Amino acid sequence: DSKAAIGEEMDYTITGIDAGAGVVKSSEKAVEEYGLEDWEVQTSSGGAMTEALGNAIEDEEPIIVTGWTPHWKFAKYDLKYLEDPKGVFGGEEQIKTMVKTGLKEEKPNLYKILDQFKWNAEEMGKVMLARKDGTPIEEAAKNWVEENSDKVSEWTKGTEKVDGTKAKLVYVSWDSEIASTNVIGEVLRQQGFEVDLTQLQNAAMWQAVAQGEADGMVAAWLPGTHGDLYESNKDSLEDLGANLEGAKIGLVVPKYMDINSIEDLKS
Ligand code: PBE
Repeated sequence: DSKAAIGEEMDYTITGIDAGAGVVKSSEKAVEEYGLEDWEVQTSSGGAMTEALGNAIEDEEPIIVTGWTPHWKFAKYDLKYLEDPKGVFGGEEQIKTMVKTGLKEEKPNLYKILDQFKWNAEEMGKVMLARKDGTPIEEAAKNWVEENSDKVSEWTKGTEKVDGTKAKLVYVSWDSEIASTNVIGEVLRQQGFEVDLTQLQNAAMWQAVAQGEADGMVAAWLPGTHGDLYESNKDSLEDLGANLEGAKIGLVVPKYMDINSIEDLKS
């Protein structure tokens, strides 16, 4: 039937990202829970996934990717999430800020800025799109900070400038986190911090904060996506709450594809 044909056309492959990503783990769980024995989640990177997606769309070929919101792909292409009646991917997520224990006493100004950092999907989207369209991320972050000085002054409210205090943030190379980390990094730089943004794998990012090797991160997707990592690290870090509401993960396909639910992948 046509469903088997779609599977064959895609080699029964779901185009994933890095193996440490929560959305990849959830996709593997979905393969199991929906009984998609023929299917495999192929891991690579966020960049390889968006390249494969762009190529497939250019040729109007079928493709299934591990997707998430906020992400520029929804602004560039007509996409839809596959329905997930079993709820494997969870519901609405928050992106939260986590800092190392004791940061409040050690670097009160850094702590306060990270605590006050909050924006929305639309704001993050502008930075992501600028980068996708070729602006280097440092420049895109600088431009955003310049154009949104009201917002930025909410984040720095009640803090004092510093003189070269070190601020080390860790993140993973996902489009959304590249955007957020570089924006807050630029704000900290303008406040006088000596900023170090270090890219790690997901589990290593959580551990770096929990072990106090990094000051913090703005890339914690909860309650579902990073729920396991939060559980194993929560006793040694401080949760500063959401910096963005209304995030989501799931399997994403181009709208021209004739399937609507993960269940439709079962042949
Ligand atoms: N993501 C983007 C990450 C969190 C941020 C959805 C790809 C993940 O799946 O872990």
